[in-house]
Amino acid sequence: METGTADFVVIANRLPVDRVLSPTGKTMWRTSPGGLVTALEPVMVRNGGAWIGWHGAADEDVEPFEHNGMHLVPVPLSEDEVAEYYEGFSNSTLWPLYHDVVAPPEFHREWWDSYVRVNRRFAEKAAAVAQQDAVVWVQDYQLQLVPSMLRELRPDLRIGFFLHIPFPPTELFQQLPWRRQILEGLLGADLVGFQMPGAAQNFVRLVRQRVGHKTHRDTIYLPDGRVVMAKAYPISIDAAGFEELARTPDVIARAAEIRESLGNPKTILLGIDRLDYTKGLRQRLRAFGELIADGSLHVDDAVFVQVATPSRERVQQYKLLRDDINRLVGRINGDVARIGQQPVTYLHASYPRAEMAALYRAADVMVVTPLRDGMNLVAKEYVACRYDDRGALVLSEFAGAASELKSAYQVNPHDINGMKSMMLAAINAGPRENGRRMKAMRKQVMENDIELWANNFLEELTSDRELHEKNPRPV
Ligand code: GDG
Repeated sequence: METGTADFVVIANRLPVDRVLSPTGKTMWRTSPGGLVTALEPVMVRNGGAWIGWHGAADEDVEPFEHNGMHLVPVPLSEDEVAEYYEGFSNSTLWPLYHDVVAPPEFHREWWDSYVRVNRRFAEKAAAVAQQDAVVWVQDYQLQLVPSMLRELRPDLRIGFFLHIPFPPTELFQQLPWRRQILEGLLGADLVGFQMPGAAQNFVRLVRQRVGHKTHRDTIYLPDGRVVMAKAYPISIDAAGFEELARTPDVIARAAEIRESLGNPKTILLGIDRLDYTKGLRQRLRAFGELIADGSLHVDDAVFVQVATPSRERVQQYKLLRDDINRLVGRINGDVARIGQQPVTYLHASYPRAEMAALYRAADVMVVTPLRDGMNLVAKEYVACRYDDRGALVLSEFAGAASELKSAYQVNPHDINGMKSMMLAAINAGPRENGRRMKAMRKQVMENDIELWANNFLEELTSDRELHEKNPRPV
């Protein structure tokens, strides 16, 4: 097959750009905010890289184009494919299954067929743009079949895969009717990266049990002599970038303004999440509501600001969740509010990054309580913005970030009483105690940023294969 010109190729469900309308009415592309783009853009520019992904509109073909030194290759999706591959198999089958089935996953054969078809389209695009021996990095759960499909087309490529969400325990993964195909899809990669060591171990165990390959620790030996590594690479953020933003006079002024408009209460608690049933919004709001209702916190002293960014709005479970949270906030505010003083400020909207930084700066206690989360970047962003060593983080032990942010006030989000007492502990601790905790967390986040994450992954992926072959092959 003919090869392309890109030495480094990223494949993700979405391109790292959004289409916007300029004031003159021209459509333009704007880089979508996010750590992954920030980290990969320089690597792409250095290596004549290409990014392959959907451009966000159904039933539309868009020609490849250049953006900020990156070659962007749009993959078209039909309306049906958006419903079946994306909202269906990716977000109503895999997403809940990989997050401890906190919502019931749905299994539909036509969704699977669409997933296979779309994965093949991504693989074919990549095969066409990658240069001989190029490095290709496939991102996330929507594209788990791409590594093996691509290897079949282009055995010369070095292929990496990174899963941003948890990899489920073997007992749950087995529910998937297409479990073997997914495992074999991932095994097309040379390196399969996960957020947590436990996830990599789950994967290796499943490969041994279900596919029957020999394994030794993080190495899988394929019958054709190929070796696949499965390892943890906990993702991070552009930590210095966040701190810099939080230090700008505009953000500092805006943080003061936010506090002022909330009535300058003693304590502002903050939650920022995509509106998703994995994020534990219900549990956290209930805990806070009870603290006010039982008199542990006074409505004049404490305010909870919850930002819930609209997400996957056409998926049924998300519609239900939206109504559910609306009702819950209404009930808490109805039960305990006083004129001019609402305990919960609920914002179902998305904000610019500077506003997020101002919210982080304004919050005394950040509350991050997912029931299951691959990593959770919001927790790390809060820490990066607290260059004053103030503020406290309440963090679920079921977020990947918990294993790095050991000095957070860690909670089990299913335990409402436990969560109430941890929230109180965070609120009532003195500045010395919270400063000590924040310092330790800041050291971790500032030293392990997204650039280091990308470098570590790509170094392992491109390192000499000989090294891996030194690992003893089990007999
Ligand atoms: C998946 C995994 C893993 C949110 N609202 C706004 C906004 N955000 C930004 C946050 C943060 C990002 O979105 C959310 O990242 P999380 O990590 O918290 O969660 P997921 O979206 O579920 O991400 C997760 C991650 O992938 C990376 O591997 O950590 O476990 O589930 O950066 O700041 N940004 C702006 N406005 C908003 O309203 N600008």
